[in-house]
Amino acid sequence: MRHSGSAPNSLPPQGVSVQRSLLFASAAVILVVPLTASAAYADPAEQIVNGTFDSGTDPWWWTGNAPASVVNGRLCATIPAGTTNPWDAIIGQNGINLQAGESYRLAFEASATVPVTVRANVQLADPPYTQELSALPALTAQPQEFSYTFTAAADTTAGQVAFQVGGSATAWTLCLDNVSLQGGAPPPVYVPDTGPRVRVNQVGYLTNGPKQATVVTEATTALPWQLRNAAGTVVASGATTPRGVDPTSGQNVHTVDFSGYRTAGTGLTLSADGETSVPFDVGVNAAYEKLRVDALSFYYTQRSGIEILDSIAPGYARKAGHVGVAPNQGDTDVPCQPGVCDYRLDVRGGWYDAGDHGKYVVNGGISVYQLMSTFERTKLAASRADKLADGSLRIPEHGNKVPDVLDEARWELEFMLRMQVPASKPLAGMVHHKVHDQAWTGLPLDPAADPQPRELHPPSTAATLNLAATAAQGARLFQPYDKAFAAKLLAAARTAYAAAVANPAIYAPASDGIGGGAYDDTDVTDEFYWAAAELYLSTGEKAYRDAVVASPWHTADLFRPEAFDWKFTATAGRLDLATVPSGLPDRDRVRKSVVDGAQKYLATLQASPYGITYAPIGGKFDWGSNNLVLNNLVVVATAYDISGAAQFRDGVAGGMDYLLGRNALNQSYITGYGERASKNQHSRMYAHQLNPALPNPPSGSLAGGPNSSIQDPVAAKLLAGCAPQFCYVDDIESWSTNEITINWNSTLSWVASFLADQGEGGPAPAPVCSVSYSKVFDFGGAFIAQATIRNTSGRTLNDWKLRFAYTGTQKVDLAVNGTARQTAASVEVTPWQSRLRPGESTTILLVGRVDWGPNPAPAHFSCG
Ligand SMILES: [Ca+2]
Ligand SMILES: [Ca+2]
Ligand SMILES: [Ca+2]
Repeated sequence: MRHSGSAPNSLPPQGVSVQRSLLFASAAVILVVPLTASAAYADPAEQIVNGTFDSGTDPWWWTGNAPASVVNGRLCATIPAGTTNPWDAIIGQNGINLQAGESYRLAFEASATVPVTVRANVQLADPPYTQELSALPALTAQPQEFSYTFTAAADTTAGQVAFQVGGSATAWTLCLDNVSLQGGAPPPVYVPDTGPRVRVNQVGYLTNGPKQATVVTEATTALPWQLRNAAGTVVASGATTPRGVDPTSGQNVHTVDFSGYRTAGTGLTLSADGETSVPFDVGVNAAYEKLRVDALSFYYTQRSGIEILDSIAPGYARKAGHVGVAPNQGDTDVPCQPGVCDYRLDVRGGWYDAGDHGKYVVNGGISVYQLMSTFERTKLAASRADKLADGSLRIPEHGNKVPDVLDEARWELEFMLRMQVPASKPLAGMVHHKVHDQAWTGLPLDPAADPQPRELHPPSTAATLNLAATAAQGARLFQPYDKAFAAKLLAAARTAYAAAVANPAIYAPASDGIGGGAYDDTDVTDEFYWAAAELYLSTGEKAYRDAVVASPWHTADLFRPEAFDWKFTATAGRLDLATVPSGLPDRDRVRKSVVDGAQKYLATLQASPYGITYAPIGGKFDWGSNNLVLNNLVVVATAYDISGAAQFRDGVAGGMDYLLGRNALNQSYITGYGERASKNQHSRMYAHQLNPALPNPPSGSLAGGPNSSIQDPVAAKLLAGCAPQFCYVDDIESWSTNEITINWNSTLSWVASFLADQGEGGPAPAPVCSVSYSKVFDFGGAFIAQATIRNTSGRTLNDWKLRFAYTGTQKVDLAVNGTARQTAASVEVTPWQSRLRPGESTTILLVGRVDWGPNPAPAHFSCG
């Protein structure tokens, strides 16, 4: 993710043209709109994209020896000394359409710091590179305008404008602006195939949940709709609600509410305005159960440093990547970038971040946090801990008695620990920001075949606080399963936090984006808050609590429209302070702030005719907007866990509709889910679109989704001028709209797990008991707690049990008035009073100890 430097820029032009031709050869999505008569007589068509460099450098490319960037509105490239041929250094743009017999005019402004004559060619991008124009402009220090006309001899859709600027004995700088190639037909307009105009959740709806759909129509008054079962029988009908023009799509839309239909079934369709939706199901809890496993099992095939087995991930087998075996040059003994450090580190393991092979501590941090949070939620809310138990995921660590989601999280935590600066070195305790290739590699590329040198980039305060936060969180979660690892995590978290306090402003720069994403962040006040919160929740110590309370983020309204993400992590701290039990003095206010924040997201969802929880200020969708939609749903779901108010659970279920097809593109953004699902996400491993021998992304992979800034060349070319929801194309080269990343699937995992826990929606089963838990003795690591259980149901409980999970390191040794059995953090008490009449209470004493950290009351109890 965040390839602010575009991958193709570092490739030779041949590499670019190969990828381009593969793209167009395989792109069934490209439709060519026939020219209308009026278009044929309009002004000459412009064939160059971004010839003014107003929107950066894309889709221009250059040879690796001539790095270019935009300077004062012009594209300026540093041309090396000592090359031989003009084509030894090139600045170019591909994908140029030419029509035989049409006349064209190539025009541009150019200057050179030393007088030099270069070649300006219009030619085929592929062998034999047939030239339609080869001009010889003489450049001077003063910018001059040049223009040339020619008549194309042949049709092509794979033409190229190439400034061949090699062959100079001295180094010089080229600057270009206002590049234009006018003539011929307008470039083909990309029109996405959006299928039927009735947009539904293509997977389906919870039987007792909300059921909303959107109809794209010219009509401005209500239209009739019909819901049909698989046999074609109308089972429900009604009238649409006109919603006007939706600003995120530019479409006039109506909404349909068929929440009243509550019969499970498959193959239903919804019709309105003469259009019929793709088929969908009612009764989809099983699909969310599958999605929770798929979304979490995604991490196994993203693992670095381990062979991926076909027996575990069928179709995804590959050699271990980056374990120091040639041609890999990492990750077992990795040097720093020159001048950064004098040591080497073994930083094997972890997850490949996204479509690239980089490993970034900041993005690993939010990802591993959300995986652990998916697990931690099972202790904090009504949920199915058994569904995340040992053996639940497609990973190797079955039978070790550790919940698989924690096994997967540990794979990343171990890597993050290895990124910490050793004790004897400068900046000890800080954490290197990232490790990745020295230069961008092309697609496809098996991790084990990556020949690039790997480098450690400088430590950053943000990365250090990411380790502090997640290692502290991991310490409390791993304690019941592996005390030594928990202690190691806690020590690393303390060391990292202290190092960050001592070095509070070491920022990763935006310019460090060659060969890997920059993940730049110059505001780490949010990371400080998150790390202090996790350390406080795990230790209960006053110093960390003071840091929490002193942070401006503790009382700020941080539930912003843009959602939280890897760069803005204060929300992670707030959510955990709201849900993980602690002695925080203003914990009730913190909990209420989450519910208030969720209300705002719910209002956004209800105002959107597509049910989107995300409405960024200014209206432009950001990179990875699907993840931002989901992170807002995490807040809404947490509000449900806190309040039990059904509107929040319905909001999460309804909010998922957008990602599963109820959107302007009629696109499910989750591979393997829905009739029209994304499957060509940007990845060097899952590059089926480029090489049919390779797989598509695994089922349950989330695409980044619409991105108004369309930074990659494919999106820039196809989607120019797109309304936000249309700024997406399911093409492997569209890394700015269609990548996969570890921090997007982590959010999907969290939300899918929440939804799977909701059964088929509807009223939550009323609890059958109320439990009052308090400590009557708590000193020196020993405690006695008293739990009074009252039967609040209208029926007698026979042979019942009390269940809860500790959130700290508590261990029950003995119960009085009952028998206690503890497995990891989960406690099951069999009361001696096996029969409890309605309204009757019984009290059980629990005698236990706590190894370290606080001793808060459990967050969630159940009886039955
Ligand atoms: Ca310009
Ligand atoms: Ca396990
Ligand atoms: Ca930040």
